[in-house]
Amino acid sequence: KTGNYPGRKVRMTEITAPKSPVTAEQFADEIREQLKYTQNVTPEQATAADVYVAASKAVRNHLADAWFKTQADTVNGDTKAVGYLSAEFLMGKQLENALLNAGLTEQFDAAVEALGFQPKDIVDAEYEPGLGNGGLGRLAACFIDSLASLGVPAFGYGIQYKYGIFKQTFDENGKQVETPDYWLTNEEPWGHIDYNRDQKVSFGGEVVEENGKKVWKPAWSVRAVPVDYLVPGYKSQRVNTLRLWTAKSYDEFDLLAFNKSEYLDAVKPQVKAENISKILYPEDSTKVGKELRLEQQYFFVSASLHDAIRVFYPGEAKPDLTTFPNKITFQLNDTHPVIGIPELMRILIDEYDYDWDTAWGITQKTFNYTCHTLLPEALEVWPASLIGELLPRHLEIIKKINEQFEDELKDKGVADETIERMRIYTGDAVRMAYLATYGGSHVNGVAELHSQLLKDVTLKDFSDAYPDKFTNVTNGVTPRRFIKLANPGLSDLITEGLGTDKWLSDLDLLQGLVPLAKDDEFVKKFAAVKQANKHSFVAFAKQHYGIDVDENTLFNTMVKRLHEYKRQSLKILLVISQYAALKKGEVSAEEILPRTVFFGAKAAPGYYLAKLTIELINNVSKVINNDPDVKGKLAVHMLPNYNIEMAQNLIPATELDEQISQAGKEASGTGNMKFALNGALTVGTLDGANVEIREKVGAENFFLFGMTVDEVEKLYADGYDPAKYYEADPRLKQAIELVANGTFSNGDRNAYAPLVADWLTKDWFMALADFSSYADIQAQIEKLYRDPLEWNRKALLNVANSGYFSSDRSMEDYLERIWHTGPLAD
Ligand code: GPW
Repeated sequence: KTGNYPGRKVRMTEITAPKSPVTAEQFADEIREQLKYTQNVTPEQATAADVYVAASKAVRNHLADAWFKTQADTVNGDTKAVGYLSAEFLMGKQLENALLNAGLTEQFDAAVEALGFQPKDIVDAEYEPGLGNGGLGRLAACFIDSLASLGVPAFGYGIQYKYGIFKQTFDENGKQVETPDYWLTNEEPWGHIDYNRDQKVSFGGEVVEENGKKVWKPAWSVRAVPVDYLVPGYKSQRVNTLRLWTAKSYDEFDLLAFNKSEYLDAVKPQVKAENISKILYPEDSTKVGKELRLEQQYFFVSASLHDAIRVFYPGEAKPDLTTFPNKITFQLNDTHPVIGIPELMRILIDEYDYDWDTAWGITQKTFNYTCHTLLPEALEVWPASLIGELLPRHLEIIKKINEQFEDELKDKGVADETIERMRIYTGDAVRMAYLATYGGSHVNGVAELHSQLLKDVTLKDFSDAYPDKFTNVTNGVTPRRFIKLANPGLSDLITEGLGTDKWLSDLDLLQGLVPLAKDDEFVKKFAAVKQANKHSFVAFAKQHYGIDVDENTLFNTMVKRLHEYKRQSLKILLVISQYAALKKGEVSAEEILPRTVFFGAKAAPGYYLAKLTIELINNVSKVINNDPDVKGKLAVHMLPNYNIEMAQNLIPATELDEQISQAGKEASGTGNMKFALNGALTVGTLDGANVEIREKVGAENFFLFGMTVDEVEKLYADGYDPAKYYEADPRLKQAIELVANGTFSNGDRNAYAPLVADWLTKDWFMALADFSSYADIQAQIEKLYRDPLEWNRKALLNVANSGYFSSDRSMEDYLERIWHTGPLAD
C-alpha cells in the first residue's frame, strides 16, 4: 500500500453513467417484486409504509454490486482506507438520499406514481434514525457521504443504539418532556445485520502472569454483531460501509440459575449484555462519567479494530500487522473512541505477540484525534478505578503509556511542573484528550479559531512539546442533503445560473453566482425561491405543529442544542425587549418589522438551566402569540423535537440565522454553514466557523456583534459583574424584569428565579455583556430587510461564497493534512 495522496481536488470528474441503468417501468417492477416476496402484500393492499420498505430494498439491491466492488477494491487495491470511529452518526432519512446518490430519483418518482402513490408520501413514511445528539453526529454523517462521493474507501464505525435521541414534546406548562425514541418499532430496510461477522468483546476480571506474559482473564463478554448500512457516493459508483454494532448476549440463558428456579436471575447476564447498545446518551458537549458509557465506547471500538484486522488480513492467523497503518487510518471523533489506543496496544501485544515498541509504533501511526470542543468539562476524564474494574489490562497499558510519555517529555527537557500538568494518568484519573494527543499522529480542531485556541489554551503544553502534530480542518456539510434535497428550488436556480449541476460535487463552482448578484432579475428569482420555501414551511408547520405562521414576516431562526454557551437566553431576552417596546408603543408604525422567531432545541434531560430556558421560551411564546397588541408584528415558536427533517425544512425558509455563542466557546458550528448555503444572513459573534463564514461571504454580508475572544478574556480577568450591564441598558433591564415579575408565569415570581439569579450574579457566558451590541445591530438588520432587493443580493452572495463549507472540501483537507490517502482508482 502506497498511502500516497494524489493532490487536491481528488475527484473533479463525476462518473455519470450508472452501471445498470434502469427504467421507471423496471423500477416499478422491482418494487412490486419486493412487495410480493418480502413484504408479502399485493400492490392493492400496499400502504405507503409498505412501498417505502419495498422501494428502499429495491434501491439497496441496486447498490449491491457497487458495494461489493468497493469492498474488493478497498482490500485488494493499494489505497489506504479511512476508519471513522464515532459514537454518533446522525444520518437523517435515507431513502431520498440513496435515490439521489444512486441516480434513481426520476425512476422512483415515476414508479411510485405508477403504483398509485405520491413520491413525497413514500419518502415521508421513513422514520428518522436519531443516532446522534447534534453537530458532532451530523458531521460524521456528512463526512462519510463526502468520502463515498470522492471515491475514498472508508468505513464508518459506531453503535446501532436501540433508542436514539429522545423525542421531545412540551407539557401544558411548556416544560420539556422526553420520550424514548424506539426507532426500530417497524421494519428498517437499510441496516443489514450480519451475524456471521460478529466479534467478541470482553470486560472485567483480572490480569495474571503466565509464563512471564500478562494475561487478561475477563469476567464477562458480549457478542458484537455488525449492522451494515450502505453509504452510496454521489455519482461516484462507490458505496462505502457504515458498520454499526449491536450488542447480543452469549449466555442466552443461565441454566444453573434457572435450575435453582431463579428464572429472573437467569436472564440477567443477557439483559446486562444487551444493555450496552440500548441507548444513546443524550448529553451533548457535557461529559457523563457513567460506567455504561465507557462500556459502550470500548464495545464499539474493540469490535471495530478487530473487524478491520479481519477485513484487511482475511483468513490470516499470523498477519503482519506492521502494515496495518498502511491499510487503514483511524480517525477518533472526539474523545469517545480514545480507548481504542490502549485496545490496539493490547491486541498487538497480547493477541499477536508484538513487543511494546513495535506495538506503539503501529498504534501511533494508526490513530488521529479530532477535538470538537473548548469546554474543559466536555473533555472526558475517567476515574482510574472504573477503568481498572472494567478494563484492568487497559489500565496497565495506560499507566505504561504514561510512564513512557513522561520519560519522553523529560528527554525533551520539559519542566517538571509542566509534565505534572500533562500527565495522561494522574493516579486516580485518565484524561482521554491527552491520551489521544500523545497516542496519535495528528490532532485537529474543527475551525481556524478553535484550532488556534486548542494550541494556545486547551492543549497548549502539548502543542509546545509536539507542535507538528497540530493542524486545523474546518468542518463542512454535504451539499447533496442540505442543498439539493432540502432546497430543490434553490438547487434548480443555481443550476440555471451556472449552466451546470456540477456544483453538487464541486461546491467552489458556486463562486460563479457572484456576478449574478449584480443582476436584479436573478436576485428576484432568488427572492422568489426563498418566498416559496417560506410558503412551504408554513404548510409544514401547520401539518406538523398545528401552528399558523404568517409568511409575510421575517423568518428568524435559532436551532441547535440548548446550552448556556450557545446563549438561547440572549435571544429570548432580545425578543422580550422587542415585545416590551411594541407594547409600550415605542416603535412607530413604519418602524415595525414583522418577525417570526423560530427556536428548536433539545436540552439534556439532566441539564436544569437548559430545561428552564426551554420552559421560558415556551411561555414567552404563549404570551406574545396571544397578545392582540402585537399580533402581526411579532410571533415566537418553540418547535418541538428539532431533528434533521426539521432542519431540511426550516433552514431553506429562514432569512436570518442566529449564531450568537460566546466567542471562544463554539468549536465550529455546522448549522451556520447550512444557513449560509441556503441564503440566510447570519447575525453572529466572532466564534467558531462564523469567523471564516464572514471572511468568505464578506463582512458587509454578515451581521457581526459582540465581544471577541480577547475581550471576553479581559473581562473575565477584570472581574465580570453582570448586574452592571443590567443596570446600564434599560432594554435589558426591562426584559429581565418582565421575566422576574411573572409576566411569563401567570404572575409567579419564582418560576424563573433560578434563571434570573444566574443572569444577574453569574452569567458564565456573558450574555448580558453582549446584549447591548446585539440589540443595537437589529436596527441594521431591519433597515436592510426593508430593502428586499439588497437583502436578497447579500443573501445570494452568502450562497455564492460559501462553497468552501462543503464537507467534500473538509475531506480533501483531512486527506491532505492527516490521512495521506485518496480515492480508489476507477
Ligand atoms: F463536546 N459537538 C457536539 F466536543 O455536537 F464532544 N457534541 C459534543 O459532544 C461535542 C462537540 C464535544 C459539536 C460542537 O459543539 C460544534 O461546535 C461542532 O461544530 C460540532 O461538534 C462538529 O465539530
